Amino acid sequence: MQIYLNGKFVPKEKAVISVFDHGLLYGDGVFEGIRAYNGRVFKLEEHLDRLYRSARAIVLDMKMSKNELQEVVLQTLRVNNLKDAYIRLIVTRGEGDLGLDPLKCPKPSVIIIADKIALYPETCYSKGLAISTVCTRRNSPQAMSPNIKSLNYLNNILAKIEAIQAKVSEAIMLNLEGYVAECTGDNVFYIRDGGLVTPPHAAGALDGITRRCVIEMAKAQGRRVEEKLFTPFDLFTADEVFLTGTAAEVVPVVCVDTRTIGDGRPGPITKELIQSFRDLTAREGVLI
Ligand code: PXG
Repeated sequence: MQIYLNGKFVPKEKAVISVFDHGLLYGDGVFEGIRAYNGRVFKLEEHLDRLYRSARAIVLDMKMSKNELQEVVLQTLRVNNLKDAYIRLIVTRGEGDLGLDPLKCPKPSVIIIADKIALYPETCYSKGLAISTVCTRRNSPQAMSPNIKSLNYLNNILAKIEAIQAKVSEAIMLNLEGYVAECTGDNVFYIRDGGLVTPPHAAGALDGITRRCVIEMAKAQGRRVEEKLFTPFDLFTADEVFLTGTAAEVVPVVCVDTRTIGDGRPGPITKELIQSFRDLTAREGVLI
């Protein structure tokens, strides 16, 4: 496996960065998780736009144009001979000293890892997931914008630990007011009377690219889509619940906090969206 590291391709074993890198010392950096399907990179421009926005928000100068970065993402896939892949694009503040001052980090570290994708088991889609709300609240958007996809995922990791201990697949994270925000690496939707509802960004939800695709697809199918605040009560009483994310794609949820959703099987609208999303990933994307 060849890793892109600061302008060069190096074998995995040699892909190392400094212990003085502020990405490691402080989680000071941003990242993207991107998928390639059958020789095309899905929504690459959108992912690059989000990465540059995250970088802008943390005052990190990428020192590389979007086009240049797009080209090295594609090159990383080519040198690794990958057609279906999970791509992790990481930009850290770079090497500095032990203090917080980012001005002492003159050069960001750029890392691109492209690996075979570990697909979710098919049963997740055919049978659906059980998930639970956890005690760990989502970081307040007033303290840290959920739209900065930063290298500091401790908030989500703490929630993930709770989900694992509870033996469920994902954690629903509430915001400080008790409204549903998102899961640890996925956005959440529910369906009632044929319409979709998902939390707004202000609730603490990432502007997920899969979320955007689902909103667009549902609207194109003539469905109502609302971005509004809701509580776990709305999930418990929903007709259908599903999660969206680059890794998960669209995945049904059939149990929330031990309560059965609908009839306990993936619902018809979720199934339709899973299929529409698969069709979209099969035909759209930047050619490798
Ligand atoms: N919310 C959070 C907090 C995320 O990190 C999503 C929603 C979904 O966004 P996209 O753009 O992917 O539709 C994410 C992104 C993984 C993994 O390995 C997933 C993410 C981040 C880090 C790792 O499953 N998801």
